[in-house]
Amino acid sequence: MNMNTPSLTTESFRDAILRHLTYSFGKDPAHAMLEDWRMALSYAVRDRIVDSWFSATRRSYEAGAKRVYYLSMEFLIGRLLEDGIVNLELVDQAKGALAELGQDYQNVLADEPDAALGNGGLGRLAACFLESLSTLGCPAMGYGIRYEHGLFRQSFRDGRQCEAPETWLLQRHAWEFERPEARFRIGFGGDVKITGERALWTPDEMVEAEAFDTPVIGWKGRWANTLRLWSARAVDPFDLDSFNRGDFAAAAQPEALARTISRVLYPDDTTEQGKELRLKQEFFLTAAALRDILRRFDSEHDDIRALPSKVAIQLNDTHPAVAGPELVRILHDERGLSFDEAMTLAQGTLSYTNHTLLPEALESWPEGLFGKLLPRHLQIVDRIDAAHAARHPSRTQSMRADHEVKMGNLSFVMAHKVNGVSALHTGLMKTTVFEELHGLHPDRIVNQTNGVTPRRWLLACNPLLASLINDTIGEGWFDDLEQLKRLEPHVDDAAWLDRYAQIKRDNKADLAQWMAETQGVKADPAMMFDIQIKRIHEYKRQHMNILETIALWQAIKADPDAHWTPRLKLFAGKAAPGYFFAKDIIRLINDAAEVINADPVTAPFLKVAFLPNYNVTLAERLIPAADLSEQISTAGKEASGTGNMKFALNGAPTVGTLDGANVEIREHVGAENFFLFGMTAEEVMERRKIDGHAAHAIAADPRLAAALATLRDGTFSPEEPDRYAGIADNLEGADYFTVCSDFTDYWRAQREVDAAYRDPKGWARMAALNTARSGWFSSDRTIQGYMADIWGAESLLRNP
Ligand code: 26Q
Repeated sequence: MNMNTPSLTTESFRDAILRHLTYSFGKDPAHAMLEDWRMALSYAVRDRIVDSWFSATRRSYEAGAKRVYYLSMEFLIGRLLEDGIVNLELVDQAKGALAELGQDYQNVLADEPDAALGNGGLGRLAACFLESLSTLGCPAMGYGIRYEHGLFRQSFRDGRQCEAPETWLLQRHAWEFERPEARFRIGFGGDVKITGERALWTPDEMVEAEAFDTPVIGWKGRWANTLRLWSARAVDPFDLDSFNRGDFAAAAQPEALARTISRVLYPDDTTEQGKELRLKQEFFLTAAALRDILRRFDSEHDDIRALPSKVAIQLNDTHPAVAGPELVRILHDERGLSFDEAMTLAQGTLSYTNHTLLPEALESWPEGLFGKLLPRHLQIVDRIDAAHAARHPSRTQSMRADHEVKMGNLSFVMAHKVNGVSALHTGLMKTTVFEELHGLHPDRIVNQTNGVTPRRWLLACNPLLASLINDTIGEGWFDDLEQLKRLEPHVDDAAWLDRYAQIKRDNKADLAQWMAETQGVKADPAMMFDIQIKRIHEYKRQHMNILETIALWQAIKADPDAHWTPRLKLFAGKAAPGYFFAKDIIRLINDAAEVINADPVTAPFLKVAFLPNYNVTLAERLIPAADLSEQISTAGKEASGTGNMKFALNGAPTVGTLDGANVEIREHVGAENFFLFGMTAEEVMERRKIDGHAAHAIAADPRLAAALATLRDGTFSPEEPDRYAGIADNLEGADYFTVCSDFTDYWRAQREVDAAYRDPKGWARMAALNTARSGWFSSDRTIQGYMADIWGAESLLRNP
């Protein structure tokens, strides 16, 4: 029970909804639309959240506690209404109250727009972290950008991805509070005047950052932190001279220009690097956040030297890395500290999380562009670099090379801790991209394996499973997920295991019904639901999955009377608009699905579907209904993965490589409950050195050769036979992501999956053990690790 507010009855909750409908929205229940009900319900929930929020804020001030600031260009928060209801334990009251008002709970929840203010894993991790920070009562704040348009909306035309702007802000939503009092002017460009030790930066372009706050409620409403998103606007929104001349377009120009900064989220696209607007966004977020953080610090403390003991700033990847030079600039140029002291204070305050080792994804900026937008910061970067080089004369890796600013090296040097997001990834950081810096600073790199919030990714999205767990071990697992271990003895209880298996069947039936009604996909829930959902990328190898699907189709055709295990292969995910290879993979899967699904011989055993517009809401629908989780990236390339954890938790065993957190998932759930295949990261690096490794693999596996041949002979694109020649060329040629070399073992593992699935009891036991042993992958555990090892922050809850 939340201590701040008395428990709510269904009746009082119904009255609260009606009150908001009437007085906040001016609607008569008889004429209210779905959106009105959704807003009234949201406001009734929000009132309770605000109570917790104020008391948490008061307690943070009273305690003078160290605060954590999470700077991220992305927060993939999804819908928030159910989150609030679940965390305040108001599900029964909300359902009951709406029923009395003649409204359907699920229907009302489904009306909320899905806030897609992120691309994928990195953004969703930030959202899970915010929820865990609140659950743990850690005084914290997230800082991001209030994008007018989040990640694009995806549809398919003739199997091809089409992108349309996403418009979450066009619908009303209940969760943000505009803070006109929290505004800062952010400058760009201009020049620098050096006077002695200091410099004066005079920008020639100014934009105003305005704050919008969203409360983030923790479990049981015991604590709530703030997500503060910045929106850009013009300092002088209106050019009256132009207006008076009758040039109305020019009059509105300043506002339109300024607003472009927070207009749209960049779709993770490494080919788009070097775009001026992206750098402007990064500085806009970072500078506004730092000004806000220092203003709050100054209101509580007198001595700036206390900064590292009162403030911890986490950089979510290098995207806010300009925080290093900007903090040094403020402390040195504006506040008069020596350069060395400014650097020491900044390093003591900042820490950096790396999310990728892909060389093409490591951020760097051309010095011309960087210096044009941030002339003083370029000088400071050079000075930081020189200071670091002076201290470590043997150093070869600079943050200034090839006329670029290397954001990874800058972040490393400016942070007191640098972390990877899984054990394997952290190890690889030390031996690959950060090898030299790690040698110079051997205590700096630490691991914090990712996690996911069990409130959203089990309790809310899988209510049937949650209630079986409650019946079995009680409710302690909500904020102590390792208690799921106590399910283990029950997997050998036949009646209990039957209930577990029935829940998966029910979730599959629900998904099948929804797909039939809304997606035009007819699926038999008796089939194995085999699911791969994530951004489309060569290293994630959706093309290996579809090749295996094609090979399976051919095998079934060749021998339709053999014992095939019926499967539904489900895909979902977006490709960056400029990543043409990834878009070809989408088209191939759609084309192949059309041909395979139309084949009457294989139809009882194999069906393929690609669901459009993957987002958080779709993930919440798919994951509880999954039998099999596809985590098949080239070893060494997926930093961690977090979908893999959500599937395991919801009872879908993994078919996967030893990559990212898969390694730790396998250790936790047990090797016998995980379908392992493929080369290790080391073996991949060795294999690449062998000339013609793909050709060797193809020559050795006729199934692979036959599947690849369909990409050349127009099996799936008769009207354009060479449509997929590009993919075939790539795989038969360099095959950097070793699809061919891993294919044969992938096929073997999939046939093992088939055999295991034919034993329903054995499969259910394996699935249940995945649930029972996934408790360690709670983001509560991850955040406790950051608090202890990186931030030195403490919970302000007595019994978190
Ligand atoms: C960079 C420059 C310009 C525009 C966009 C970007 C950009 C945007 C987003 C670069 C990268 C991203 C996102 C990266 C990401 O999501 N990484 C994933 O992070 C997860 C959380 O740690 C891991 O689980 C995944 O393994 C990792 O791929």
